[in-house]
Amino acid sequence: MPERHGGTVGLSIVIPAFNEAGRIAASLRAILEYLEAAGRDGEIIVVDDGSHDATVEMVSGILGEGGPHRILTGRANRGKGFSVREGALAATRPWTLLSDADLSTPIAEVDRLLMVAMEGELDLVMGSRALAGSRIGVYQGWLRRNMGRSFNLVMRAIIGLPFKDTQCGFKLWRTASIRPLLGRLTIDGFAWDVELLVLARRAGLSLAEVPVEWNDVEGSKVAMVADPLRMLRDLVRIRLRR
Ligand SMILES: Nc1nc2c(ncn2[C@@H]2O[C@H](COP(=O)(O)OP(=O)(O)O)[C@@H](O)[C@H]2O)c(=O)[nH]1
Ligand SMILES: [Mg+2]
Repeated sequence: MPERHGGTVGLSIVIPAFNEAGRIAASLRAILEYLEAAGRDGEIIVVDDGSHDATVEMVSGILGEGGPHRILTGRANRGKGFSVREGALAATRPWTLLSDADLSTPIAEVDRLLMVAMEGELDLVMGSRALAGSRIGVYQGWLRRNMGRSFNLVMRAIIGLPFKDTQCGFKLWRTASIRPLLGRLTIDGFAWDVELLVLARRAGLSLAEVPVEWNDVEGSKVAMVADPLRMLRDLVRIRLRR
C-alpha cells in the first residue's frame, strides 16, 4: 500500500479499558494480527484505571514486555475520558487512534480513516454510526440506541456541534495537532469526546465525520440511568466553560 494510503504510517492505538477481562483479549489479538498483516508500525496503549477483574494481568500477558505495546494502570477509577487523555499523552506515533476495548468497529477500518485524513489533510476523523454509509451489523438494544440518539439531539441543542455521532469509540487524529489540547480537557467520563471536538474546532483544526462499520458487543460499561445524567451534566459544564 502506498504511503499516501497509510500503509507504513505509524499509529498509536489508545484503548481505555475498565473491567474488560471478558472482552479485550480477542480485540488485542485482532489488533496485533492487523499490525502484522498491514506491516504497520504501531504501538498499543491500553489504559486501565483500577479494574477489579483480571484486565491488567490479561493485557500484560498478551502485549508482552519490552516491545512497543504497553498498559498504563491507575489505582482509582476516573472514567473513560480521563483514561483516553492519559493514553493520548503517552502516544509517540504521528497518528493516534482511539478504539473501544470491544472493537465494535473492526480495526481495519482505520485504513479508511487514515486515507480520508491524509487526502483531506484533516487533523481528526471521527468514526460515525449515524451516516448514510455507516454499516451497522449488530444493533444496540432499543433503549441504548435511543439513549445515543437523544444524546446527540441534546448535544446539538446545548453545544451545537454539527455532527451526527460524536460518541463513537473509534476516532483518529494527528498526534501533534491534538496534543496541545489534551491538557485543557476536563471531562473524565463518557462525554469527553464533545469537549475534545469543541476545543479542536475552536483551535481551527479540520475535522470530519466518516461512516464506519459497527457491531454492538455485549458487556457495555455505560450505565443506563446514571451515565446519561452525568453526560447531561457534563454537556452543561462544557457549555458554561466557553
Ligand atoms: N479506563 C477506563 N475505561 C473505561 C471506563 N469506562 C468505560 N471505559 C472504556 O470505554 C469503552 C466504552 O465502550 P463500551 O462500554 O462498550 O461502550 P458502548 O459500546 O458505547 O456501550 C470501553 O473500552 C471501556 O472499557 C473507565 O472508567 N475507565
Ligand atoms: Mg461497546
